[in-house]
Amino acid sequence: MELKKTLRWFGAKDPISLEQIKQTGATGIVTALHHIPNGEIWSVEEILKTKNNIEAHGLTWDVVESLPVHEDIKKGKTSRDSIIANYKESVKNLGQCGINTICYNFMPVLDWARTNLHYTLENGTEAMYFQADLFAAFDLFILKRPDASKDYTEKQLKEAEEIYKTLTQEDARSLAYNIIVATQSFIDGAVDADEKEPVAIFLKLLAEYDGIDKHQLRENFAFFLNEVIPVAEESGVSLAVHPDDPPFPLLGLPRIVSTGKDFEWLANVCPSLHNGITFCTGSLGARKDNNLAEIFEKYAERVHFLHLRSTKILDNGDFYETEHLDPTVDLPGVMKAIIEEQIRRKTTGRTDYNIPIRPDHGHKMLDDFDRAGNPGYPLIGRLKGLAELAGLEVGIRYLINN
Ligand code: CS2
Ligand code: MN
Repeated sequence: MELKKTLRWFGAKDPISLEQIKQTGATGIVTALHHIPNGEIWSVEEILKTKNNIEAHGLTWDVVESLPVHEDIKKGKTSRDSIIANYKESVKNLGQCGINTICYNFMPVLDWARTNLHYTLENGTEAMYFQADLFAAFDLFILKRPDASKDYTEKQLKEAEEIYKTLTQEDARSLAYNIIVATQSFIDGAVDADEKEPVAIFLKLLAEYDGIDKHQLRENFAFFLNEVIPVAEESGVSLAVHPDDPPFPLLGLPRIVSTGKDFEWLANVCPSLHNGITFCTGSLGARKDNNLAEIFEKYAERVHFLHLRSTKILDNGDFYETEHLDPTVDLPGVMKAIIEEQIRRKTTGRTDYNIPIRPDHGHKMLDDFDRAGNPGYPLIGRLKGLAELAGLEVGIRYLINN
């Protein structure tokens, strides 16, 4: 049986329609109830509206991405109790509607970070890029985060200063906008798209993490998991945490889902297989010391969803989103391991062997340039990624006779 091919859809506001997605070869949808504010209950009625709409297009709703974790839960505030109660209710309701996989993340404040959303590749397509010195310049000189300089080496401080000097006021404004708003607002961002003073608000949000180190964030994560996973288990639902993107600390914030070691912590703190992973090679691949096929194999039994894409890391610490199958990451190795895991699940009687995968982001190309779209989620670029991944899967199955 093939892996389940899915694409992410951002609901009614997405400039890309379900009719278009249907033509890409995807048979499944990954989406969320984007209209419900973070922390509130997803009712059965609301879930069914979206589910029925998707099914009316001959598609299935396979994965929720994301059921967002409210900042108060990450910060361990007392208000978390009622918000976690709501989260449990949403999990139950999703289970009742037959939606069994929930992707979420546990990154403080920022969901993901890129400095340049329009990095032009040699063939004319556009990718997203993380420029380390530019990000540091944003932190040190635009945000002016107190004590930020402690987080950089002398060399990094110098490079950040150099690049900052070259920025016009408009460059600085759009850099801040990209980091704080453009990449966040369409996925439950912390700062609203129409906010007049995004930098000031963002600084305040960061300051709320003063005193929350890696250890404390882990405690807060463990508390959340041990509350929610038993409910997920009863409801036949699996949670699947998305790794940090990029998988290293930024802006003085702790990061706790970045490496194989972090998955080990995750599995130990709440061993149920319903406490699972969204295996995103795009995010994990932005660290050279993450051996993806190896990490996947070790935690394969708790992987419930995959985002597949390569990442090119440069010597200066920059990285960009390269072709889906660029050999910078061992995607064939990962794909083979996924197929083997599927076979293992079938032979051991697990029913969840129809593992959903999606291309993690895509390049902007061809008529994507004439169509609005959320950063990272153009139609043709993702179609190409999906088609390449599907071909890789067929080739590997042919070779291993499965
Ligand atoms: C990112 C994130 O993986 C991605 O495509 O764009 O938005 C990710 O989907 C979320 O962090 C998952 O919670
Ligand atoms: Mn991803």
